[in-house]
Amino acid sequence: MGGSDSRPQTPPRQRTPSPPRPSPVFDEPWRKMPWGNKHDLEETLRNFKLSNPDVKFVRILIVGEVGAGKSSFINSINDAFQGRITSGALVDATSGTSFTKVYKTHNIRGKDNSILPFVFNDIMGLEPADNHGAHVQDIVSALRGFLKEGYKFNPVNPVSEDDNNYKYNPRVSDQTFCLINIISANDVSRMDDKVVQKMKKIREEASKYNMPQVIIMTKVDAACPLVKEDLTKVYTSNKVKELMQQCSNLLGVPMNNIFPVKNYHEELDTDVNMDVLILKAFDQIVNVANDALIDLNHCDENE
Ligand SMILES: Nc1nc2c(ncn2[C@@H]2O[C@H](COP(=O)(O)OP(=O)(O)OP(=O)(O)O)[C@@H](O)[C@H]2O)c(=O)[nH]1
Ligand SMILES: [Mg+2]
Repeated sequence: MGGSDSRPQTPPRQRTPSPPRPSPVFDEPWRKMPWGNKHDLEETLRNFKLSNPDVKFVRILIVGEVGAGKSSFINSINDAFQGRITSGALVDATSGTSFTKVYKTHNIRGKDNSILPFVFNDIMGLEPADNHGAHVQDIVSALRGFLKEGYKFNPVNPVSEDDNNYKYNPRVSDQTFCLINIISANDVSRMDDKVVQKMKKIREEASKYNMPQVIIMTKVDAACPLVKEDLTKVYTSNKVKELMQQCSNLLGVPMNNIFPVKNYHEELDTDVNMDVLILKAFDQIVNVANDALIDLNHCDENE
């Protein structure tokens, strides 16, 4: 009793070292942002001149899944310019079916309430089922300027040429010059394939008309705790870059046309860094849209 065990001891199992976890942050931000200084960005956008004299507004169309933050993004741009929380595009917190049901143009206004040369068209959200949410054909009609203002989206029967809501001979300024795909950073990894297919179809149509396309990845605050705490970490967060890469893979939009943002959603006042992130994304959108207008000028010259 009590003697030492003479059985041969099995050597302790060697643990294979697990690969080092990627650091949650990069040492340096991989995109430069003028944090704290929204003034120059705002000035550039306020003084923006359109490259086509026949066009008064750059028209931008927003598409995306129900509840992705489409209407909030339009409001956030207005908030950033006006320096206060606005509510032009109505937003709903209980997403399930699309809250936006009518095709509506939203002006962007400056602090003095002046109308800036940009307009947004907000649409009903996309849903997986064929007879729910905005119909792809209606969005394609909107892209080309065929949808009348105030059109109530019909998930089952899209607008046809003999419909009252169909606009014949749309003007150049009725057409879209940039398609924005809105994807929530919080949902990108579990997006329904049917919604992705619908977004791809719209993208293909837009590509036929050489329309530039970008992705706005909303809700970065909800997807990354580091960014929730400090928005200026958005381009040092590994997680955010990974999610942007996932967006890129889903729709085939290159990383340089993907912009992460945090929309105004619970704030009572505007914040300079939220404005900088939103206005910087908007500046890129406006520039790619204006390039499309320049191309249109060249087409006209060659006709
Ligand atoms: N945390 C967080 N919440 C957001 C953000 N953007 C929008 N939300 C919230 O997400 C919900 C849906 O936002 P909406 O702007 O109504 O989304 P939508 O894409 O217009 O939705 P539908 O019109 O219903 O298709 C609301 O509760 C918003 O407050 C964001 O950047 N961060
Ligand atoms: Mg909406």
